[in-house]
Amino acid sequence: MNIYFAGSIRGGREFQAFYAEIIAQLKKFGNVLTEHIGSDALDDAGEAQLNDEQIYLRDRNWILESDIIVAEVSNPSLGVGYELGLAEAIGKRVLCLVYGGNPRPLSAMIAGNNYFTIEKYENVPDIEDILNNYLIK
Ligand code: 6K6
Repeated sequence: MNIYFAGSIRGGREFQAFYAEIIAQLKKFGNVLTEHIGSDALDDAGEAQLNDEQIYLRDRNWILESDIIVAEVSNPSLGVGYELGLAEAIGKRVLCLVYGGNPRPLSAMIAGNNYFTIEKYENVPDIEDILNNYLIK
């Protein structure tokens, strides 16, 4: 199973440690195409090896090739929002994870869209439970 993990990059890296944890859990279920998003070496400045067009084309293809999209949506990110819209448009299964302690409310365009499965987590065991429940279906 190919899994596309989406998480904020230029939108801010506040939740990076959770991204890394989610990716580590997802690897038990399949091939995570976007493991780099969890890296603590990745900041919001940019990935030197690829230009923006190359990143867009690569990531879009990965979404097309993936079986499932898992997005961490606590941090508002234009890129993650775009990826979620694309995933819905082409009919991919989508799970969104949001940190329950986040004072910033989730965008209504995600929170109000019944296409997306949205799960709140508080800690790492919650992430484990949510992924087990969702991916074993
Ligand atoms: C790397 C570090 C900072 O900027 C970059 C550019 N590199 C990217 N590499 C891989 N995926 C990217 C990159 N920029 C955006 N994305 C995709 O958009 C990822 O799949 C993320 O899920 C999402 C993040 O979007 P922004 O708007 O927060 O950057």
